[in-house]
Amino acid sequence: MHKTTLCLGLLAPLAQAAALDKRSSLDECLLAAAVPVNARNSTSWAQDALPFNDRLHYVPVAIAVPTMLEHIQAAVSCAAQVGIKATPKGGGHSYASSGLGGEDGHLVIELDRMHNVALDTTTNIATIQAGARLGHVATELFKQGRRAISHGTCPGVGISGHALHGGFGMSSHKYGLAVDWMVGATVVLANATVVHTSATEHPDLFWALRGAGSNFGVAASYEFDTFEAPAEVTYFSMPFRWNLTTGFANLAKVEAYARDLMPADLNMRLFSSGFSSQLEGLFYGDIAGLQAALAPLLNTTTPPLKIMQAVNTTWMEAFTHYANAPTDPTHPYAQQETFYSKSLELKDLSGDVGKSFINYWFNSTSKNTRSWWFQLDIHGGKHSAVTNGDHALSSYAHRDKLFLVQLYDRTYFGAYPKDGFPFLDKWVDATTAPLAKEDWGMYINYADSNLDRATAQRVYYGANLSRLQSLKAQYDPKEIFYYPTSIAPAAE
Ligand code: ABL
Repeated sequence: MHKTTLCLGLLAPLAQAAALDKRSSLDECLLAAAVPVNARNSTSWAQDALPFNDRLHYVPVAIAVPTMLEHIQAAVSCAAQVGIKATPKGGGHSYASSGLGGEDGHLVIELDRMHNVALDTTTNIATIQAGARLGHVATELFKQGRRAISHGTCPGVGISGHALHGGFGMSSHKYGLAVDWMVGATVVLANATVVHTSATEHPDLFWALRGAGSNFGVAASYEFDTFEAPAEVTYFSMPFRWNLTTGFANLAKVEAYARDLMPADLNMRLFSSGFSSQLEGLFYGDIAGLQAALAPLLNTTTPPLKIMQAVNTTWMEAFTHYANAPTDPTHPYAQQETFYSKSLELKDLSGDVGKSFINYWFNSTSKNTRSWWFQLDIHGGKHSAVTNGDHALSSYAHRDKLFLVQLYDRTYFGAYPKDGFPFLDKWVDATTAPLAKEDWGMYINYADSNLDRATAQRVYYGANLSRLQSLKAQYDPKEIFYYPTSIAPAAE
């Protein structure tokens, strides 16, 4: 006991001195390589160190602010030389603050000065720099040629984290995940070499990047194929009172519709909070088309569902509708929320799984005075482009899942309480209790900050994990791109 105390007493200042040594070696290396950095205590440092999740602040050892590929390459090389973890930060929206390293002491490579979007109107391929945010991507693709890719609803989310780990949104039922539109990437690897990767160049790496990208390198830019932005779309909402008595039967109706009948042109989710619930979504067509698409569902529930709002509008107006924020953000950026979030990727919500979900919803949420909500997205199904995409082309592991659930527990004022976590933990535990481990997963883009590393790897990457671990051993054996839930290299 005594001895331990004594050792720690001696080690602490030594460790501190070593850390300071590393810090100055890193500073010197970055300076010698002319990599732009944020001065400590500067406004830029404060802005770039700001996490989207205000619950999870981490202190980088340095923040590099590259404006070109060579800066990224030099930054990775310096981190490797000094023995510091390097972490690319795109939009900074990771729910676990993974863009800051998910812990103190990383070299953060802040990419958001590199946000150029250039559409080639002959090939319809867009070259997008790694620090562009989704709203900027959407705005520019539309402006430059009325084109689009599939992606999520939040404009401030960065294209990199989003597309490198899936990228689900209000266009996914029809157009698939953001990753499905990625056709190439220029990447700085852990050994500081630069490769261009695509289906034909380093195809294994390309597979790994498309679903687990943060583990394999720092992308500087991507090529994305695009589709023609639809001339008209219709956003809609169907408020509905869910309760314990009818909840399970109604969920079964939604599930039956989602599985076989819901057309590709429809994207829909159940949004629910402590105050209200609605089925809402986006339809690729007009109001009459929406009514026809929903007809097989409306009268099956108790009471029948009714379309209360249906607005026929343009592609960009619909993006604005679901955006919750300014639609074309670039640097500087400061959006924050204080929350804990979890996710579920589920093959279905039938039987005991659905019953547990519904029981928890109505029996265990009423005492929560915070602002909680969930979004239950219809992710798969017979007509879903996510399900029907080529499962072998990307390492996104959950194309077989019908539902993607995001559970979110937020405080508007003050810190998230220490005793708050069980609220969502127990909801997930109850829902998955009847399931075998390999039959459900989680989505890293709704990162759960409390998962241990082994669990995180299993639930995020499922059946693809062992191949990803082998590729990790090949491309980043020393784990330069480590973060607390990153993929561990396969043992030799
Ligand atoms: C998502 O993935 C959702 O699709 C968004 O609707 C969600 O946005 C974000 N993530 C949250 O990180 C939120 C707003 O940011 C919240 O302010 C709002 O309370 C919530 O939607 C519900 O409308």
